[in-house]
Amino acid sequence: MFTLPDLPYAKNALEPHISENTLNYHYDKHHAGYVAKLNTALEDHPHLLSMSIDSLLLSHETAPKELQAAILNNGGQHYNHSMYWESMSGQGGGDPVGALLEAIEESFGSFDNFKGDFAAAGASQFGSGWAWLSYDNTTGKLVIDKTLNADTPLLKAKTPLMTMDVWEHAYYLDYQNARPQYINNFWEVVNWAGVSEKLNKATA
Ligand code: MN3
Repeated sequence: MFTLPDLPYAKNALEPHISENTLNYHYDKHHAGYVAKLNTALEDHPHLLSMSIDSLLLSHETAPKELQAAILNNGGQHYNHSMYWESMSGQGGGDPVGALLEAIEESFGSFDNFKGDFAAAGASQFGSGWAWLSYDNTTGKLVIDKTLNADTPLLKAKTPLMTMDVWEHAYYLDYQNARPQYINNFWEVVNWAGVSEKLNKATA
């Protein structure tokens, strides 16, 4: 069975940028709902239920045809939301340092360029989706992607390092329709230490 991972912080830890009320819905209802639907879809397939979420997504083409949409949608959202919670911290914000900062400067020219491009990816995603920073396994560079609905760069030979949810449910209670304000405040909670750890693993 897939399980909802514990939040790595208290539900009010991201305030005032993201409220406890938003997490009550986003984590307890939306993310938990995707996990429950994934488990229901796969209930007769114990070998799929015993896989890691990464392996399940990466091998979805070998799963029975009628399960592939549920794997990509509910499994993708489980993966994406787990990455989103890890991308933030109550002690987040500020600037990245060390190898992560160097990789960002090498790939995007400067940290400010990166911030502008990442914010633009989130702002320009039409409808529901995600903005991502990933390590490209082929070129060894950092790259920014935006993905629609439950899509993830994991399936495009990339190792995701951080993500920002731009579905309306991520920000509507706190910001109503003002997605750019949510994106602007996202920088105050980014967990750069966690992003660094993921980059170190990807390049090890
Ligand atoms: Mn969401």
